Amino acid sequence: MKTQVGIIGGGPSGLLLSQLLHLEGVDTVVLEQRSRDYVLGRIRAGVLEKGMVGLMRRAGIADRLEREGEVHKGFDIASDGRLFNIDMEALTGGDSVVVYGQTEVTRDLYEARDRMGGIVIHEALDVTPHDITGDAPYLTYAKDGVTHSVDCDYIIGCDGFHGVSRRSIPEDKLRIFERVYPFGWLGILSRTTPVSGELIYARSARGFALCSLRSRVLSRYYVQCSLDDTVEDWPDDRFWDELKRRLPEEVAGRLETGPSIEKSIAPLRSFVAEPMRYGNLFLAGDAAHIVPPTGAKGLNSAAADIHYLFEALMQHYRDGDDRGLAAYSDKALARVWKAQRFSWWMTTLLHDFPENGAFGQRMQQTEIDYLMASRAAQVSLAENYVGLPF
Ligand code: FAS
Ligand code: PHB
Repeated sequence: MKTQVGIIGGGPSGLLLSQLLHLEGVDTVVLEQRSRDYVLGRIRAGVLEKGMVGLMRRAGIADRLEREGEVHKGFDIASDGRLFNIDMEALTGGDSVVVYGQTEVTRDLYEARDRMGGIVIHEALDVTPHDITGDAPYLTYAKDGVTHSVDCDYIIGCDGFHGVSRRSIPEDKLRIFERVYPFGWLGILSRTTPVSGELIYARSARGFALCSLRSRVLSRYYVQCSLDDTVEDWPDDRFWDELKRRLPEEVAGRLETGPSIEKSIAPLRSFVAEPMRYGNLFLAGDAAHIVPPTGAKGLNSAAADIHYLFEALMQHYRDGDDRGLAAYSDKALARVWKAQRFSWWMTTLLHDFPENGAFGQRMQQTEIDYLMASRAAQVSLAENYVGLPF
């Protein structure tokens, strides 16, 4: 098989790039190791920046988002029983975010790919990039016991943190920056009325909690938990009790509880691999970088990479100009690091770090007090949360 752009990974990054390129007449093949049901069964991000919303519109997949997505003009920070609203719309001169699950974004992308006859090959095993620094790169994969080959001009690694693409770059060509946090997030989905119309990021002596949602009847909640914990350690009753204890009384008092329909624990890490290009292999999304989800930047950082890569590939195919491809890694990393900073800052501000001692606790409390008292600090928080410009 031959195509122009070979994409490893059928998550939001790979599918969005495939859809955008297809609309401009550029051929792609997406190789996804899992089944479609498996990919759609993963519960992940929930907040879309304006940049991601714009890309979805450009990709022609925003109809359901416009109908079902919820525009959020602000969110609350809770600390020591107090609730404080960050009015993003006022602080940024009109910007906001949209609450719409990553699962739905991925579903919309799959439906568009099917509608347009896009080539997405599921259960493509042992995907391997070849000749990535030569002039005839290609991919091989195994399916139904047969090994296939896909010749391409470029290979895009959209295969997430555990994918093959980053591992295909020689270690001496990569610089890795990483911080692993000493806790995880236990998340649940429940068919209950969300406790608040706005997201609530709660800091408490017992640890962090987040109240989010997917719709008016589908709630998404998280609590900071030990890395030693397993889902089995957290029966629903324990989860609800702990969540209530981390929220202001006025909020806990109106929390609707119910059976969890999904429960999972995610470790938290900050991770960047530089550069995001090696020969004709380009990395995008979680294949190149990971953020703690506190700042809702994971999916949105992937979207920014896809924006830059799409523009660069179109400059190549439409204008024969490779300057965009040459600049991709530096351009993407400049924004990646700003999202890393914000995600690290939000995580450091709101989570319990016992190892930081009494001074660390005071620093956290003072940072919150300063944030609540300073409009300048609130503007900085708001402009990062809605998403810095591409
Ligand atoms: P993805 O990991 O989504 O997709 C990569 C795809 O490549 C997968 O479908 C995988 O099966 C496939 N793949 C992997 N290796 C392969 C191989 N060798 N061959 C072929 N295919 C391969 N972000 C937020 O903003 N908010 C959140 O709350 C949030 N929660 C998260 C919770 C968890 C448990 C995880 C893991 C991530 C979370 N994220 C969150 C971040 C997440 O949303 C990512 O940023 C987003 O999925 C990035 O999309 P992709 O880059 O497409 O990577
Ligand atoms: C979510 O709804 O899953 C969500 C929202 C905001 C975050 C992280 C996760 O910062």
